[in-house]
Amino acid sequence: MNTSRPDIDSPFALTPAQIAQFRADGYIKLKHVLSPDVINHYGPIISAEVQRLNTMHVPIEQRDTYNKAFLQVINIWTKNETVKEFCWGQRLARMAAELLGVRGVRMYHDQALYKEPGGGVTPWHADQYYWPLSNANTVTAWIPLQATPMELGPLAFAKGSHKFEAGRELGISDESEKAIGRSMKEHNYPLDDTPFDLGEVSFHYGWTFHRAGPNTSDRPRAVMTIIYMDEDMRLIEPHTKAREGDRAAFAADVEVGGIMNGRMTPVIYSRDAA
Ligand SMILES: O=C(O)CCC(=O)C(=O)O
Repeated sequence: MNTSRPDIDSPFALTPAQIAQFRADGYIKLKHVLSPDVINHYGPIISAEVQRLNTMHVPIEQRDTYNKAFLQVINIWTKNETVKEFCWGQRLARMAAELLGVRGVRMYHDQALYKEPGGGVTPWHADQYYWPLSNANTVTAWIPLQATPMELGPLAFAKGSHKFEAGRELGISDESEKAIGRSMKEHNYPLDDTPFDLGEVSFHYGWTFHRAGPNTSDRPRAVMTIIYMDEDMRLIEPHTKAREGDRAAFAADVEVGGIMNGRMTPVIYSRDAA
């Protein structure tokens, strides 16, 4: 093991019950996944990169709902070697593969999501709306870089909603917040809206409906996410503008119908290689 960096590689022992819970609920929140040493080492480097790479300079009160929700900086792994090291950590990637029940996982992309002080709600949505991917074996690791009490706007999930199809056609918007919120209530999907401890990480499927409350505090809610997909994932015809954007950004060198084995989407963890 490389001793010059905190441990981001050793296996986290997921129990069969936790794996079953993830597949039934569409998400799982797990405590003590990352140590304070890991957060203290990588968190400030990720935050500095968000400051450096952020292109949103419009005052928050003049932005639309999407842009009030968070500053979004994508694929920091391609710009900073230390962030790449973090994104290539074997612990989270192996957990992603085991939760999904696949042999291995590729990077789809990373994104930092910083909800500024006064930042608004993240409207209800399901991520896979944006992704031109052939199957549902996608998972986001949502990694808070501080303890995240309610006033910072932790991620919240509709339990079991990954199997519910109505509303999947809605991108993040005022409309999605209203329509999906209403339908989650009508169909009795319980809302899990609870704080995150330091070191706690959640994993959710690409089709799980989720949202986040506003940041009513005077400090930013710093979050890094890593989106993993089945190593055998294929590119599908994008069809929508949002998916065309993703294809151009993450799969420009992949043929429609082909395995997502392009330059931007390498395998991070594979059981066969371990
Ligand atoms: O961090 C947020 O507010 C939203 C995160 C989210 O939608 C995601 O990671 O899929």
